[in-house]
Amino acid sequence: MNFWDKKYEDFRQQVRAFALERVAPLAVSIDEEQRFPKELIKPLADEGYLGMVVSKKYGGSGFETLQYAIAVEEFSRVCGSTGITIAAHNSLGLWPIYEFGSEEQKRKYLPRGCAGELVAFGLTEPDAGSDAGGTKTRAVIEDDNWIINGSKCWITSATECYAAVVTAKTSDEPGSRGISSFILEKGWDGFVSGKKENKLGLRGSDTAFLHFSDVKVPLENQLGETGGGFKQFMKTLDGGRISIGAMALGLGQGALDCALKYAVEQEATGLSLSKRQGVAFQLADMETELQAARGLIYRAAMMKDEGLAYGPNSAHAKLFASEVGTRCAAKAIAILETGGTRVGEYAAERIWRDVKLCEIGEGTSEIQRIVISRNLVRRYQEELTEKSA
Ligand code: COS
Repeated sequence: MNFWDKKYEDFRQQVRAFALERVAPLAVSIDEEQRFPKELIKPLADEGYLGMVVSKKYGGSGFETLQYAIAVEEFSRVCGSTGITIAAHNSLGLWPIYEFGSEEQKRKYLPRGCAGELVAFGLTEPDAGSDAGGTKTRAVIEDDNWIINGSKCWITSATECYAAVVTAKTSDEPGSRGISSFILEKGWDGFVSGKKENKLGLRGSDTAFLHFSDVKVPLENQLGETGGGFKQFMKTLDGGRISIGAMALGLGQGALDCALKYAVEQEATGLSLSKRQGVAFQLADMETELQAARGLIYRAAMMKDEGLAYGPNSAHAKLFASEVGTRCAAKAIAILETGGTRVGEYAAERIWRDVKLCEIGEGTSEIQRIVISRNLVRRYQEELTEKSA
């Protein structure tokens, strides 16, 4: 498998054509109006982009992870809000059901999800952000149901989703061990979303709280085994981080597209920006860092497709790509400023606001450094043990 194979280039062109035709024209207005573009959901589902991580057996498009990464990159290149909606639904909403769900759960929830009914993922809480083991949402068994109480914050597609996969404490075992996960449906008594958040970026995506007040959840809606929720969600995030890396890559590429177009087109006005080394070197650094980020993201995606252990690789990809995306957005703005332009009229300004989330969501850069360094230490210790055996 080579990511430069024609198969992947053809796939990229197919996604790009759709993104340019259907998504790009909405990018500015949905950001300005903080509007979730409901009208995009059906066309996205019809093209298979809302079931990318699910096999055809359950109504998905059965794309490889590499294709999924390319698709998120291309959507984010024109619109970060659409990128996050697609990424969160696929990686965080559908994938845990596909990976850990019973046959019955897969048949019940995946076809609807792939057809465009969004599924959210509820892990983060006001008192449990990076410390995912600090979950306070509680589930107890009463009369053959789980009863769930608590709240989840910063949930993508919280108001638009029809179902959500959420974690809750099911025992007093410390930290991660007492956490289980559940599939909840909107419309069940006591399960509501909060007010849509007023955000710095990704303002066309739907972010809000999820609240659970004595929500009665049938036992068959528990996902996997009791106490297994933390590990399921960690594995889910391992995969999700590839798509957040891809999102940052697409946004960074969008920033380079904007800066390059501006630098070249200013030639006509006598401002030979692209010939000035101060600008040219910035363009060169953006292109080089984006190529490096692309390599890390595609490597992690291909490792996942090959069934290899890829968790630390998705952390490398997300850590590097999100910081590259942020640097590219800042450089693009600096280039626009060099030309004395109104920065707010260009995509780079929106990208600069949108890309910040990539350093935070699905694990902050500090969390990625924890994952990477713990893996380094573990490998070192394993080698020591092997040598001394
Ligand atoms: N895959 C499978 N199992 C994993 C795992 C992974 N990626 N990461 C950890 N685990 C397992 C560990 O092996 C450990 O198992 P045992 O108890 O059997 O030994 C268990 O889970 C607990 O792991 P650990 O001790 O590393 O947990 P910590 O509380 O130290 O937390 C971090 C680890 C900080 C890495 C975790 O809490 C984390 O990723 N936080 C960020 C959460 C996040 O990204 N939130 C954003 C959500 S936005 S959608």
